[in-house]
Amino acid sequence: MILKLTGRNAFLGILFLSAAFNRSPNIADGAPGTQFVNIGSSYYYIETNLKKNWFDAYESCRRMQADLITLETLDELIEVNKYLVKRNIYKRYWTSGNDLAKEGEHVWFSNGEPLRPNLWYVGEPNNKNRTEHCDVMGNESNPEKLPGINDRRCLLESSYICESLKPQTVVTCVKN
Ligand SMILES: [Ca+2]
Ligand SMILES: [Ca+2]
Repeated sequence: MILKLTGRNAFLGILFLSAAFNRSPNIADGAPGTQFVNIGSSYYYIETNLKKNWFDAYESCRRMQADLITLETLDELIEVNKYLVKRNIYKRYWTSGNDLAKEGEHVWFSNGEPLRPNLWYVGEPNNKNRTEHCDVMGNESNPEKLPGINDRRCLLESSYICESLKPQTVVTCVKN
């Protein structure tokens, strides 16, 4: 009897563990800004409530062991745009793109690779007033219009998206 119970308990324990394993990491198709969501082969934390300057947004992503979003392909931009449009979210989001190191050479801060030319909105990057060095992605509701990237002043405040290649949970630090 004891053996039977032990066996049963062990089985229940395995069930419990597997349920816990399935629940974490905390990724679901939930409300943006509360957790990382899986779109394609990456995981994104979409911050739509808070607006931050580029540096502050970058730091916020690093605190979550992630980086500002890096759009390696136009497909990635289109997929993330689809996700946002489905939820009626239309904002500008900081990406990891910038030309802070070398004027006119926009690279992804997360991997140092240049931005692909087909990602830019028409006429961008224009470095307006010679002050625009950080790159935002705009999302578009019109299916005829492609989403794109634009250079803006780094100290302007925008929403932002963090990206991680592996599942992440959001850890909130409370300051006393
Ligand atoms: Ca990416
Ligand atoms: Ca611009």
